Parts: sequence; C-alpha cells; structure tokens
Amino acid sequence: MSAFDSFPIARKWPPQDPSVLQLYSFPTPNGVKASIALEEMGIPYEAHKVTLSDADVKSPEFLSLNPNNKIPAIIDPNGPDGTPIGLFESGAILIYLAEKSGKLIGSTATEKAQIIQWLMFQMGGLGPMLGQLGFFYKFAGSEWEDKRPRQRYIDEAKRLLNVLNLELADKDWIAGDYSIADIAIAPWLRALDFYGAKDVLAWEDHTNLVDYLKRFTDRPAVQKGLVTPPRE
Ligand SMILES: N[C@@H](CCC(=O)N[C@@H](CS)C(=O)NCC(=O)O)C(=O)O
Repeated sequence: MSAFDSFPIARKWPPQDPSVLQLYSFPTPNGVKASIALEEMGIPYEAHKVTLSDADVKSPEFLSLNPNNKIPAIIDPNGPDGTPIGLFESGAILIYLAEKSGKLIGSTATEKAQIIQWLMFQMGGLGPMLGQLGFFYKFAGSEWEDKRPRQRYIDEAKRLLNVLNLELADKDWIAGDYSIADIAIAPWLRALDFYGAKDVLAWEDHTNLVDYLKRFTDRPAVQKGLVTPPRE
C-alpha cells in the first residue's frame, strides 16, 4: 500500500521515489515558484513535467489533483497530519512549503504577515495583470483590432512596476529578508522578457527592479528552479 494509491495522478506520472514530495509543473512564472521554493528550502522532491496542453492539464488524472487544470500542483506524502496531502495554487503551495521547512516566511508574526501581504499582491495583482498583458501584447490578443484592452494592461503593468520599483528603493528584498514573496514576484518580472514587453513598459528605467531581478536570478537555487522540470 503506497501513499499514492489514493491519487489517480500517480497513474499517469508515477513517482520514482514515493517517499519524497512530488511536483507536477512546467517552467512558467507560476510553475517555477514551486521548484525554486523547493530548491531554496532543500526539501527532497521529484519533478514531473505537466505541459499546458489539454492532454496534460485537462487529463482526468491531473484534474483529480487540481480541478482548476493549472500547474503547479504538489503531493506531499509526508503531510502535516501524518497523512499525504495534495495541493494546488502556487501561493498556497509557497505558504505550505515555507511552514513545512520553517524557511523564507520570516521569524516573527509581523514579518510573516508582511510577507503574505506581498505574496497576495503578486497572486491577486501582478501575476494576473502581467498574464493578461502577455495575452494582449504577445499572444492571440495582440491581433485584436480593438487596442483598448492591450492599452489597459500596459497601463496597469506600468503602475504595478512603479509600485514595486518605489518599494525596492532602499531594500534588497520586498519584505525584510529574502522570502516566498520574492519567489512569487520575481519570476513574473522575468516573464516580461518572454512577452517582449520590456520596451513598452520602459523596464530599464526601473533601476531598482533591474537590480532586484539580477539579485534573484543570481541565486543558485533560482537557476536550478527555473529549469525544473526541463521543458524538453
Ligand atoms: N493562480 C494559479 C495560476 C496558475 C496558472 O495560471 N498556470 C498556468 C501556467 S502559468 C496553466 O497551468 N495554464 C494551463 C491552462 O490554463 O490550461 C497559481 O498561481 O497556481
């Protein structure tokens, strides 16, 4: 009897080592949050490549773990109550991993609250808005005749970049020491390159953000997490 018998996803993506945490992901800005956190925290894990194609994210096996058909998702066979736990939503996964490891979530209740505040800023604002910018700037929406949605997301992305740039004027990380809030935010800033949207947002003028992103991507755990699981 394995901890994974009750998880249908394990039939399509079987664990090699069922004693360690299983990550189901793809190296997108949301996906790499989980792999970077696992690398930073030193939690043993196995990564399974789940592409964004319907054959993967909309397969019955994947939907059994995340009915919302989006990566990342995890199963921890060593859950907090002595039973395995499955989780989706990158913000929830980051909080879970931070609490499990006791790392990257501050050392006081105040620090923790502030880290979660910036994590929520990413989950509810930066991620969804930059995601829409990508749709209207690089993907299918860029062909739409009506340019108002495109402009709306350019303006909103500029506003959010300005908020972060000002906030990072006198600090290295967004909420005290390096934390899960940075792991949530920085991959989305990096995505602007992929969207080809750096010029339209005057990225280089946001010098605090340019330095912040470099500090982030210089970290060895980040470099590993960014390519886990490999695309190919
Ligand atoms: N709020 C979710 C968003 C996750 C998300 O949007 N994942 C995308 C890739 S970045 C995905 O799996 N898309 C596949 C689909 O929508 O079919 C989270 O933070 O985990």
